[in-house]
Amino acid sequence: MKHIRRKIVPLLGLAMLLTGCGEEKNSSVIPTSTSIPDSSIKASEEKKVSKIEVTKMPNKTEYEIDEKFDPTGMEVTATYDDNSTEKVENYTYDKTGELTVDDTEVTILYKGKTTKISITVKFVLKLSSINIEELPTKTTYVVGDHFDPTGMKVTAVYNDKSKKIITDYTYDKHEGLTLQDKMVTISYTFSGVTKTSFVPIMVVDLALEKIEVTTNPTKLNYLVGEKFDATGMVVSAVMNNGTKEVITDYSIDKEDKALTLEDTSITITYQDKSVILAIVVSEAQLTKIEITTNPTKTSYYVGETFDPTGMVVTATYEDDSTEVVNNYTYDKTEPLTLEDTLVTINFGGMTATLSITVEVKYDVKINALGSYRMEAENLDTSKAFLREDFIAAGRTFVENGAGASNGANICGYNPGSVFEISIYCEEATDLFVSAIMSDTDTNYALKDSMTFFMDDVSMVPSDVQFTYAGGTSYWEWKNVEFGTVSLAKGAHTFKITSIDHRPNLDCFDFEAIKYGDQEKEKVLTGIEITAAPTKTTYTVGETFDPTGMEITATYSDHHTEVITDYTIDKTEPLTISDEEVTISYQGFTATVKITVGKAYQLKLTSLGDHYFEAEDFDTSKFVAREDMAAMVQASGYTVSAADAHNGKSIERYDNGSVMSLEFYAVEDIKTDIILRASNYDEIDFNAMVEVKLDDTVLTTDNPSFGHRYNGDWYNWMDATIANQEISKGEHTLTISMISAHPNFDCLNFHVSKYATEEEVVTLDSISVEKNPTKMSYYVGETFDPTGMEVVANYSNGKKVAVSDYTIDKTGALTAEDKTITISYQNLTTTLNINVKEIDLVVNTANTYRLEAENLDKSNLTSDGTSMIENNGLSSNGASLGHVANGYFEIRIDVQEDYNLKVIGAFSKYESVALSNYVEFFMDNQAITFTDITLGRAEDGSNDWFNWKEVELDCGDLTSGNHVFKVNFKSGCNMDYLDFVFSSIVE
Ligand SMILES: [Ca+2]
Ligand SMILES: [Ca+2]
Ligand SMILES: [Ca+2]
Repeated sequence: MKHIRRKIVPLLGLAMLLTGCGEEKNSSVIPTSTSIPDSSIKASEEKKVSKIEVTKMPNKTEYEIDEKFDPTGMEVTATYDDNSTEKVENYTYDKTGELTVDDTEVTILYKGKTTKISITVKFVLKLSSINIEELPTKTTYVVGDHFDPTGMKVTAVYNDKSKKIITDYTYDKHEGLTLQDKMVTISYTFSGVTKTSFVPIMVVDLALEKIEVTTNPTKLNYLVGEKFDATGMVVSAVMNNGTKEVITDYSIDKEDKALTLEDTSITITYQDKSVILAIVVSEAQLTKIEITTNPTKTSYYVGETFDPTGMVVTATYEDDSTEVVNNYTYDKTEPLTLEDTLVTINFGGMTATLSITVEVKYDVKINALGSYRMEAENLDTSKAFLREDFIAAGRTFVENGAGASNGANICGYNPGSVFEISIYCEEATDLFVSAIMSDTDTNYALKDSMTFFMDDVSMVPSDVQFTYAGGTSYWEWKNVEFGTVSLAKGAHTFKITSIDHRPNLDCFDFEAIKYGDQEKEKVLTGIEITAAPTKTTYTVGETFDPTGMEITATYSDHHTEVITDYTIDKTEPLTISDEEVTISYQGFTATVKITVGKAYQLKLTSLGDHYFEAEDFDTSKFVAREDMAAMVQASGYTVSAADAHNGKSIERYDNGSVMSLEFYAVEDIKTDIILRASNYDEIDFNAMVEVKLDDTVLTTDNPSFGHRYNGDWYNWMDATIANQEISKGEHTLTISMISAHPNFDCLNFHVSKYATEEEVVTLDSISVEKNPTKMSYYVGETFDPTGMEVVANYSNGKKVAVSDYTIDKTGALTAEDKTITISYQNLTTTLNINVKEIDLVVNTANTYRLEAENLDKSNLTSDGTSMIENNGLSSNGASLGHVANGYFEIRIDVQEDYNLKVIGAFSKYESVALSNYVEFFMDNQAITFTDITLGRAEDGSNDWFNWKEVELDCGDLTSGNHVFKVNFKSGCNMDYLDFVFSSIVE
């Protein structure tokens, strides 16, 4: 740039001065040609450009991704304010880099005016790079060796970020390697684009690696005084490239020595290598050896090495004496193959043989009827790709998912991953295949997103609907069935390939339902309505017509069969209270819903509970919350919610929403109407939500709404309208969200009187519905029931609060008192309490540390997670976290008068003032203190456990008992409290 400017400034000096600095940036596009006539510059100074146009399109307007825009052939015409026009060359344009599919136009710029032309850029899959994911097995070579790519895993990465394992790469080093070769270049070409990568190798000179006795001498068994005889012995030199050569110019250490009983071996030496040969010298001649005890292990998988542990070899001599010998040798020292059936043991020139079995190891080996499970966490992941975020976090494929079989499962694999299960059938087998999976992505069809093959046979998974209730509920396991496949005796492979989804995989089950001549006992396991009857709507007095209905029976061998010899319960003329027809077959039943008369969303047909799910409400009078409109649009008002009836509830609506239910009471009834709802904040339900039966506004018992801990969205409460009398006929229940919009789970009509029939109610049990305020006591205190709610539980599901209960422990509590027994009528229940000794006895001026994790937590409420956090950054290796609210009380017995300071260590991820989270009391008097700010360390380390100390001046304590209290207004982490006692300064 500087170079150009220097060159043109002398020529354009005048023009530059006149046009000013603002134009200087254009200098870069002024052609560097020195032949621009002065006049043209002057002309354009005088006239102003009013517009520019592309009067001829460039030759090329269609591009492939990554090409650059080429203006060749383009004609740009400027129109001046005097209407004259001129073709111009020194325009610029915006798209100077590599084009992307988002580029649809190019803006042409000339003297402050712009115009646009359209271009098209199409996506073409191109190779971006290749990666050596795994090096070849062999990377060290001897001069003259040839490069061997076995074991190398090469992946191609494309411009759409996809990855693929490739095997059709090429490499450069095909000749014998030399000492100069340090790397091998791997190349791969895709659609004309070639990318390379490198494999480092090491090439060393040919050298002697070792020598070995390849054939033993004829004689290994000597009598005392004999000399070693090498006859028959063959010794070989083994080079570092694997070649072997017989050598004869070796030396032997005991060549001319008269052998003694101490001589158990001969050392053979060649150059700087030696090998030891075992011999046996005895007073009597060895006649045989025998394996008198087999080794512990005689069955092997291919690739394992023979293990003689436990084997006893006994030698017999000509004088019939025997001896257990240990310095035997054996031939099978390499990894075992299928051909290895015998191991030969050698001692003193005698041999004995041992039979072993070697087989291929299969993931699943079918040798009888029954079910065989392959845990997904044991799958071979060499053909799977770990998700980038998992790699970054240092995670692996295996996760300990809650509720997973064997406590673990596979997750975090990318599409394109392949898992294979090797199966061996010892007889021809019919296998029923199923799996357990989960996914937080609930909106796809598994059969379109993964493939499953048994050898070449595609196995289609059953339609599975994954569910996810939100939060950390990642593991909502579902059973997936693939049906039955017939396999011949021998080896098979079940192959799982991820196309575009990656459900968590827990396990795969292979159930042999037929094995050789044996078949699994076929027992009926259930019936199912596989096609509804044609007619399901009736008028009163008609009879049920099963035409069109299909009933399918399922058997224990997973076989299904359409059946016709079932029975039907409703054969008489239908009445208004008939809502379903029950089909029976050999002890199993299935029901078909029917409507008799007008269709109602709910009919009250009997005593007891009649639920209507909130998720079944007509949503036409719902008002979507503005901040959740997009979610409503995408997935409606229904969510999977913790502890909800039917697993679902509704939310995301705003004030003004109306829910109505048209129902039918078949008889005059008396019923409780129970609305199950939850609201994060406390609300006055009766004032904010209007419940109307027909035209009458109803009043509920107005329970307390609100959350139990942070993030607790579903603290379901029953708002009950008791003993409502409803006459036989049609009614409407209307719930209007006037000034609040709680989450809504279900409605329950608990009918206690139906026509003249009345519910028989018995008292079943009592229970503590709410614990007393005080759950933790010191020895000598008495139990205080304040705040405790005891309820009587009746057979109709009703709970009635009782206050005239009795308790067993009314005197001073002892350390042995762990429970309080509460009695009402003939029933009892127990409450666990904590009775403890004094927390701290102080008899010297000293510092006493109390670890937060060891304190009594019975007065604390957690946010739903365990409050003890083990970590290396805290005193005693642990600290307290996940506190929602509550308090610690520490009772101190001070035996003399002392001054007390307390140092407390707290932390919080966010930068906040400690005083917003905790307050401190000494003998119920608030302690004022200098506030501190919590928060994570500036360098981002130590995030959750960046402990900060607060100092509390508790003043002088007189001898006797005192209570120090830490009250959590909200949750923060706490590590320890140091109680610093010192003598009182007069
Ligand atoms: Ca598992
Ligand atoms: Ca529900
Ligand atoms: Ca601690």
